[in-house]
Amino acid sequence: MTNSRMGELLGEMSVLLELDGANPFRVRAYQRAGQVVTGHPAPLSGVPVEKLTEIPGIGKGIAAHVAEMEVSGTFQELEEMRKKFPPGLLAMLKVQGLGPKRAKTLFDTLKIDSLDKLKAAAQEGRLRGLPGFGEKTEANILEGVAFAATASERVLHWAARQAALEVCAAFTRKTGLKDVCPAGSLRRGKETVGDLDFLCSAKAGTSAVEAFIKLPQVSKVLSSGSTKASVILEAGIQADFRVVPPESWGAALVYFTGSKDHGVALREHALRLGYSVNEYGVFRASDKERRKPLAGRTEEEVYARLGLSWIPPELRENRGELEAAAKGKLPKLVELSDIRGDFHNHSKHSDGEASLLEMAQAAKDLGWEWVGLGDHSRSVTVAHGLDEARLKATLKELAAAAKKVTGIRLMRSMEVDILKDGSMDYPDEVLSELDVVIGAVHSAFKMDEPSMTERVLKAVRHPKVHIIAHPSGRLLSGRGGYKLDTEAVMREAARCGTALEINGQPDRQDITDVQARRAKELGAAVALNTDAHAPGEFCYMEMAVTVARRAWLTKDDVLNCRTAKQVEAWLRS
Ligand code: DGT
Ligand code: CA
Ligand code: CA
Repeated sequence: MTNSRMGELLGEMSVLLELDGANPFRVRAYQRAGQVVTGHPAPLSGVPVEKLTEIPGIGKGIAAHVAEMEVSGTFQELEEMRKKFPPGLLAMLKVQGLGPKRAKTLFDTLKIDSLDKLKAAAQEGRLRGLPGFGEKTEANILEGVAFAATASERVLHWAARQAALEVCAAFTRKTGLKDVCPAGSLRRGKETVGDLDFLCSAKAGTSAVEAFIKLPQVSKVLSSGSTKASVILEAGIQADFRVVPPESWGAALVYFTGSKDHGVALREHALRLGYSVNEYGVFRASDKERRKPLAGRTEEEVYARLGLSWIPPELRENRGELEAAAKGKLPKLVELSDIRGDFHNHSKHSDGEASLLEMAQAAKDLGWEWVGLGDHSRSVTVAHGLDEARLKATLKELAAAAKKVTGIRLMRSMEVDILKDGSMDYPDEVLSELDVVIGAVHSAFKMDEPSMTERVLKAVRHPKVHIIAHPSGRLLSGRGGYKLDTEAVMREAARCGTALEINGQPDRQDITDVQARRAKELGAAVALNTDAHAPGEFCYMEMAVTVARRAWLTKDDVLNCRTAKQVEAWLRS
């Protein structure tokens, strides 16, 4: 069973507990455990219970559930909770503005237990007047229902990636075939993925397909033939699997990596040069029978035959990459190995899992040269934000940690709330004591666009604020973000020298690829951040790098690629 699937079930348990009115600490423990398990860099399946409990965020109870899920695909307590509430009630919770408390009210009073019934009731105006519901809540819910219906169909990039990595590793172990990889939107690094598209290079199609559909990661076979199959994975994602002959491997990769728009533009480009391209290779347009491919074995060969340099999959969206490749002007995209540190994360002083020392050690183990270790500021009470006294104490603690964890420059960073009026959650004297100040909106999401924009602009202009965290505030799994003129924010950020974050949390990926590309165009600095709440979440740097690559960023465009000295100079400036 994949980590992401286990994490999902633990998350479901936390939601069910909340519906059940359980102790908030217990709810939170499952929620965190779900995130920790999903974000854990190595498969947890098969790890002994006593090793599991060594992972921060996983106690004895959760470890037992993990062991149980490995055997039965679920755990007893979850099954019991599932009997208490209809499944439609869970789907309803994806709607913004509808927490477990309100959902329970709807269920108890109006017997609403599905998105359809919710929508109907909201349209008929039957929600207003219930305890905790006004006309405005009703309107918000109606808007949220439409969003939830589309959001639930796609899978977050990170979850899809974890599932695909496990499938490929299992397939290679079983067959010895190494040329197997996911193509499609996952390979392009898209923020969400509709389905997985595996390609495998092999001569004997049937035996590869047989091996694939019998993998333990496959839960249901939808169809299978001699060279392809469609299945549903244990992780709940649909996957296509295709076997292609080695001489077509490159052409098939280009075709099935897409995007569709890139493919269409590529074929038009080829036709202009007197060639035709399909998933088998590049042919002379005059070779109507397509007997003799001129190229097809590797992607490089395919692109080269068309007068193009190889195009990184993240750029294949028909956003100017063909023109750049034709001129040999593609950017050299930033890579994970270029990254020297992270600015934004959390320790257990606020809502993280680990101590500052443990986070420092984990950052060092990644080979980073510097790290800004952070927490939430005082207003975020739900996340245990630090008041000034607690903050001061952590500065001392960090200095002590720096004596123990050497060879990496430790900085104190804080995610400081941008209050409703645009002022910062700490006075300037306190901000001055911090190495990195990251401004973030965590409250009053419902402001109109001009007010919200003015609020964020004020933080952008604040001389002590270095970076704006997750600027749009969106969550891919549900919340649509707040209304903000991001163009104005980016322009002002460029003018003031304030950086914009690409938050690597899989559910955030904020700012987006398109926005980050625009930020570069406008001259705003970009910082990649993990927002890690546990050492295992530093791996989300890879997610942020993926977004940056889709934004055409090079290592010169990314603050995290600078040395400790350069970063400190930038922070001071
Ligand atoms: P997804 O699954 O919605 O996240 O997005 P993709 O890009 O993975 O799309 P998918 O799974 O429908 O197809 C995988 C690739 O196969 C796609 O990126 C390009 C190629 N492809 C599929 N259908 C067509 C088509 O009708 N025309 C062309 N040119 N290419 C196609
Ligand atoms: Ca796909
Ligand atoms: Ca597909």
